Amino acid sequence: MALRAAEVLRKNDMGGWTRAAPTLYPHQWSWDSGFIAIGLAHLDTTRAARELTLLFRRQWRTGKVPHIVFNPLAPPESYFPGPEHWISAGVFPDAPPAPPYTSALCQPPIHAVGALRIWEVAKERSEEDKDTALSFLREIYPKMLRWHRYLLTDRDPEGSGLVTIYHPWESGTDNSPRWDEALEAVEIGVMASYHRRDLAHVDDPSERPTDKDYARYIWLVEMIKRARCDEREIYKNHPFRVKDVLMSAILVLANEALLEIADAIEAPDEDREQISAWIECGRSSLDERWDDGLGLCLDYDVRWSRSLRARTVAGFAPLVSGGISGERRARLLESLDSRYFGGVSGLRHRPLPPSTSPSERRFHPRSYWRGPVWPVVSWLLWKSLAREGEESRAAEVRRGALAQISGGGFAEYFEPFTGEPLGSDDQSWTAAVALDWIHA
Ligand code: 2M8
Repeated sequence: MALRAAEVLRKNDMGGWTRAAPTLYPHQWSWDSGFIAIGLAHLDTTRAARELTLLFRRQWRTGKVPHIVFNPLAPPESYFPGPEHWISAGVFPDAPPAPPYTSALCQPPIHAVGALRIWEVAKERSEEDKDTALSFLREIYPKMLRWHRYLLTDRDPEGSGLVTIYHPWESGTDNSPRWDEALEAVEIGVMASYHRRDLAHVDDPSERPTDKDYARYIWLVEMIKRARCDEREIYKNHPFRVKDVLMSAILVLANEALLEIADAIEAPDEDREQISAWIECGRSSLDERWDDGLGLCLDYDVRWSRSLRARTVAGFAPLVSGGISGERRARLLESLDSRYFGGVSGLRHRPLPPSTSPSERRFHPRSYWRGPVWPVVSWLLWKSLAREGEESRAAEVRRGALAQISGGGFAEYFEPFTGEPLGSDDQSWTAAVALDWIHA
């Protein structure tokens, strides 16, 4: 499996950066690259570092790391909305010079976790790898610090510790029922007609978001373009503004990694104090999003001042951010084992939780983030359980996830009851997390 995973990453290597998948996703996606760096760390320190270095070269003046860096060589008809739709440079004053163009959105900040993994693996490999990794950390650290600061200032002007997203794509869990109510409330205005490209790359359209969802996705892009991506204006007026608990928890995890990087490169004490304060603030604000009835954490709709009730894996956010009380941990583990997630009868690979609980009326076993099992989510869960000292649970997740990949290949996501591979084949981040599990 390790050889095949390495081969997937090699085939998707576009010369220093990795496309997310061979045909469905021909560009560089932000959080995919964070996971890809984790996998590449086991193959080649220099190449792993380059993955993140190239992504961060497209960092915006505000500190934002864009959710897509568009491949200038990909044919325009390969992905929609592509660079011609975003036309970022020129339209957005804060975008870096182009080409390559970028989107104006962002995604969960897993990158520091990837950078730390490169360092951990390199240290054990050779003196030369260690030196390479250390100079990479020195170069990337200030950029990562700016990125995290952007998320906790522009995306959280009130200092709540929770990141606000402006588009479901920013969450990475695009069509999750988490966003249904907030998305429903978005009224679509007049916009140019468009042609979806994604449906051409999957066997069955039910594996992808619906046309109704897509229309709102494109309208939200339109609104951001009309606001020239002015953060203040968007924060005040945008029709989709949501505090995303999973993204906020990943930011806490990334800040923990950044703190370790700060130690490795002997960064100033003020930085360390700042990062520690971010971690604490993130954890306590996640605590406030706890729903005792569901035994999960819930997202918050800023526009309509309401909790977004949905039973999805994002509710395990406090496990990802860590630092929880014994009681909270017990409740989260209970939810994880329950008939709503890992204990659902008939699951093909227990205890891997479906992205949306089958008890949700909006659950769909084949539709993208509305039910299928996603290896990167299993990886986050595995990592979080191990960090909480839940070694045997973590080992079960790892075993289940490797069995799933061994049965269905490096698919983008899997049907929870049959284990059928869905979405794209040879998805880079699936190969990457498989490599990390194999080397664990
Ligand atoms: C999916 O998202 C893109 C839009 O960003 C799409 O559907 O076209 C999501 O699964 C996202 O989390 C992922 O980063 C991206 C590439 O794998 O695909």
